[in-house]
Amino acid sequence: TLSLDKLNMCMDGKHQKTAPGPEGQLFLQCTPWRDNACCTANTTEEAHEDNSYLYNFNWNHCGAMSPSCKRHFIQDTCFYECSPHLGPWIQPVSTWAEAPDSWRKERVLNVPICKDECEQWWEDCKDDFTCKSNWHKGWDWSSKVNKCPEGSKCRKWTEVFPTPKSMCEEIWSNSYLYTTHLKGSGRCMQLWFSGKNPNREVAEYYNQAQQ
Ligand code: FOL
Repeated sequence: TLSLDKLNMCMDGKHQKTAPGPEGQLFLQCTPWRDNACCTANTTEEAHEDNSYLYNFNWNHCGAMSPSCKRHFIQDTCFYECSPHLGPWIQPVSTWAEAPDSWRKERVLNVPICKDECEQWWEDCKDDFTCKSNWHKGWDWSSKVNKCPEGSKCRKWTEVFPTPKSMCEEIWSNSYLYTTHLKGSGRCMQLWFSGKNPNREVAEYYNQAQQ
């Protein structure tokens, strides 16, 4: 039967479950989602690996990514794979005629990220290096993992992403929208939490605002 509970659903991405539900054990940084998750335990183990089978994505494309930076990308992966409350921001990719993502049927667009979490992410990465501002497209995939494309150069993080906003919005093709709301406000989605998932209430708020 048709289920349209936008406040409790999974995106039709590459690895998400068809419906959210409890998972006895999730791995390390993904454990906050164990009571209700769109990810499996396996996915959360992979989320902690370099060049994991999830996307074969190489965080270390401009030298080793620092551990303080990498933990944010691991948390982003947990959030992206596990969140059951992204419904208000899920979009079909098939309608993106000019730039279809071959690897997923749905994506998220403009998920309101908390200012303080985005800023901490950027702060913890700002001594790292990258060659691209959009990490979804345009890599050299001639080997198993993504390498910087010809003509690109590894540059300081702060040169590629002058502000936290530019990083959070550009890196995953506007999956995130930078906000001025703080974690705990109920007006922005949190990548980091413990205990009850605070994002359900945020999804409820924006779901009403959107329709
Ligand atoms: N985290 C969040 N918050 N939003 C996301 O959309 C997201 N997406 C990924 C990981 N974490 C996320 C997935 N990352 C390719 C590159 C990165 C990636 C998935 C796939 C990739 O294969 N890129 C090709 C183009 C493929 C295509 O468009 O069909 C490339 O050109 O580099």
